[in-house]
Amino acid sequence: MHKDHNPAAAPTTAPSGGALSASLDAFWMPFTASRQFKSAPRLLARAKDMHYWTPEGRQVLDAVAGLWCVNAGHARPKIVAAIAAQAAEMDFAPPFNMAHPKSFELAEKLVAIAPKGLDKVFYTNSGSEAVDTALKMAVAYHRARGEGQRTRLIGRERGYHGVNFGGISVGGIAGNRKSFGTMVGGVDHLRHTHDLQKNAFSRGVPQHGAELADDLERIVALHDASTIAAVIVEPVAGSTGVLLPPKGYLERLRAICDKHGILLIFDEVITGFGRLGSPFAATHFNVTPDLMTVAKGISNGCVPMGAVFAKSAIHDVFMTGPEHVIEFPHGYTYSAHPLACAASLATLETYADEGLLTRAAKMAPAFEHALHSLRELPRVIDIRNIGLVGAIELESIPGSPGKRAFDIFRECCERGVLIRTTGDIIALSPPLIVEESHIDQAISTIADVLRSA
Ligand code: PXG
Repeated sequence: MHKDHNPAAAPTTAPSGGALSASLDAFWMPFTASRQFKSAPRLLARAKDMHYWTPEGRQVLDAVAGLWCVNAGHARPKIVAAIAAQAAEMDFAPPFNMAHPKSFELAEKLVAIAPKGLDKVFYTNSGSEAVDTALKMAVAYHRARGEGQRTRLIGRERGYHGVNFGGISVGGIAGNRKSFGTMVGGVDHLRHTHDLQKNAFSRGVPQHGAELADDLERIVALHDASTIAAVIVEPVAGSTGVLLPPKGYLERLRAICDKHGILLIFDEVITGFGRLGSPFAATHFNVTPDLMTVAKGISNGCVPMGAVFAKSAIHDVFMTGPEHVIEFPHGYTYSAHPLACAASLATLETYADEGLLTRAAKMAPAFEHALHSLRELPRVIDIRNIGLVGAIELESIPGSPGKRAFDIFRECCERGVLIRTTGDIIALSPPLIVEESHIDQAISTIADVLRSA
């Protein structure tokens, strides 16, 4: 079925013209150890299906879907053709007070696969923008219904919600927050759910920790529910190192939010579009949020795009007042960009053609089995997995957190497998077209590197 991503069919020769002719000086790189990188650059020049190629023509297996985004694999024909055709037909259309047909067509298709009840789509260009959009929607929603004092936002320790001021404020990764002053005020955080003493080497969701959702009751008791607009969590935390929700946790969070009139926001930038084996984590866990942020897989990472899904009841509260007045004063020049909409429509078609939004469920047993085979290797302190997301947590080198995993990342890259690390956690999230042979290659490379480290 997945014939056209057979690695044997993909060329292994160097792409022409991919070599670097420019100096590395001018580009200030995002989230990169720049001086280390510039002393030994790692460049990618071409991609197809499950692989990248370096400018020299070395093949690299993509075990992380680019950056958790290329869910259908690289350079998929329908998506490539749709972007090219759209660029020629209409490059840009202003999204304020004007629109183009594909933006409506896409919203309808997105709603059709979204968790039931999330019937409205607001476009952004990234996950960070989707998060800040959802936070603003939540606060403005309460104000529009006459509860303007509900402004507090609740995130969770170790949460990652992008890098804009709203996102880092509700986010819970100290390194992403400490340099940026006071951020957005009136924010509080739930405790994170990572508990290696009770849950190490769990397969799928851990058994212990549902009661951590009761932290929200503690926060309500402190601030009073009447001051709280929304709670935002990643159903499965990705960036911080793949933290799965304890069994029953999300249901409990939903119930507490309902009890107190607090909106629940799921940040599905990573979990959306098939990563867990269901179209969304909300469908997977059967817990429906009030707002849901997505990005990455929405357009297969091919053109920047993000979105917020909202319940009609939230949207409708805004639809009052004089008809010539803008109801929600928010949006981006590139909201619903024609290239992004074309890419996303073709992405959804590719997902549907190949059953990719549920394929992770089929591949999960083999992935889980391979991943947990690393359990006895030196310095492995935990392995966890769900769908096609996995993590291997390593003991840190005393005094140098993150160094062990970063060295392993570089060595795996040398040996032709692209992985992702955060702190001393290795994360894997291959494109959803992955075959068992790719899983075996990724895991055996990691095993060799762990053994020799
Ligand atoms: N929310 C979540 C849950 C994310 O994972 C964002 C928001 C922000 O999306 P943008 O498109 O603004 O980057 C993300 C992004 C990693 C990694 O390796 C993860 C992300 C970004 C970069 C690296 O874990 N997630």
